Amino acid sequence: MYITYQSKHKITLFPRGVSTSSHSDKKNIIVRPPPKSFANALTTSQFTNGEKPNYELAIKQHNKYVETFKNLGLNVIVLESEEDYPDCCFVEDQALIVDNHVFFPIPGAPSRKGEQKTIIETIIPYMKSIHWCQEPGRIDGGDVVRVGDIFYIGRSKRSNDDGISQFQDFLTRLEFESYVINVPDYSLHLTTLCSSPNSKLLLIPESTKDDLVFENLPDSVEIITIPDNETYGCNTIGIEDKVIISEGYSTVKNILIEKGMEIIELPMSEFRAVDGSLTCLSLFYQ
Ligand code: CIR
Repeated sequence: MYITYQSKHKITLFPRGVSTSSHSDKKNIIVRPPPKSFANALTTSQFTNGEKPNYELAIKQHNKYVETFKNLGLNVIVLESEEDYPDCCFVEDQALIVDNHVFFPIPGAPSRKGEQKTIIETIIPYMKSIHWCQEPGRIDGGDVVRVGDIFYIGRSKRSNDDGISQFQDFLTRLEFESYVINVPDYSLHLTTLCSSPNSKLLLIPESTKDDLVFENLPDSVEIITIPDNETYGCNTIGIEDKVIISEGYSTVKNILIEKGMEIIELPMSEFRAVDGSLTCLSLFYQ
C-alpha cells in the first residue's frame, strides 16, 4: 500500500501564492493512543533514569489530551493504536504538514517506519499536494519548529542533511524560509527543547541559548529563556490565545500568563519517560 501511494503521488504540483497558516489555523487534529506495548517505546532517558512508562496511566493522560482539543472545538481524529509499534502515539514525526501540503518523511528510527502507513492513508485525502522524502534522506517531524512563517529544522540523530535539504526544497516551493539548527547530542529532537506558542514567542532552555541559533528570527519574536530544570516545559502548543503546557512547570506557566495567554496544563509524565512531549502526540491540518 505504501509503495503504491509513493509511486502514484510522486509528481507533486505546488500552487503559487500559498496561504500562510498561523496558530489559529489548527482545525483538525490526528492523534493515536499509546499501544499496550508502550513500555517498549524508544528512549534516550534524557528526562528520566530509564523508568518505563505505565500503560494505564499513559492512556488516562492521552484521554485528557484528546478531551482538551475536543473542548477547544477542534475536529479530533483518533487512529487505532498498533501493538507492533510501541511509539505509534507520536504521530508528529510521521508527516510534515504545512498549510495542507504534506511532506512524508522517512523516519530516523527504522523501528518506526511502519507506523506511517495509516497516517498516510488518513491524511492524503485532505492535502493540496503530497511530497515524499527519498533515500538516503531521514527526517522526523519532531525536528521542525515553525515560528510565524519561518521554519527551523533540527539536524539531529534522527534528521540527516539529505532529509533536511529535501524538506527545505519543499518549503522553498511553498515560499517559506527555513534554517537548520544543530540539536545537542543529549536531546532527541528540536521540539524536545523549544516551541513557539504564538508567532511572537519562542521558549528555549537557558543553557541552549548560545547553541540553538535561530537565524533571521524577526525582531518581533521574543526569545524567552527558561531555567534548565524546566527544559521539558519548553514544549507547548498554542491555539489562538490559549496555550497547552505540561503540568508541573511553574516558570513556563507564570511567564506565559504574564504574556496574556490562557494556560491549559496537562499531565505528561508517561510520555516524557520516552522523550515524547506535547507536540509529539498530534498532527494538525486546516
Ligand atoms: C522516539 O524515540 O521516537 C519516541 N520514543 C519519542 C518521539 C517523540 N516525538 C517527537 O518529539 N516528535
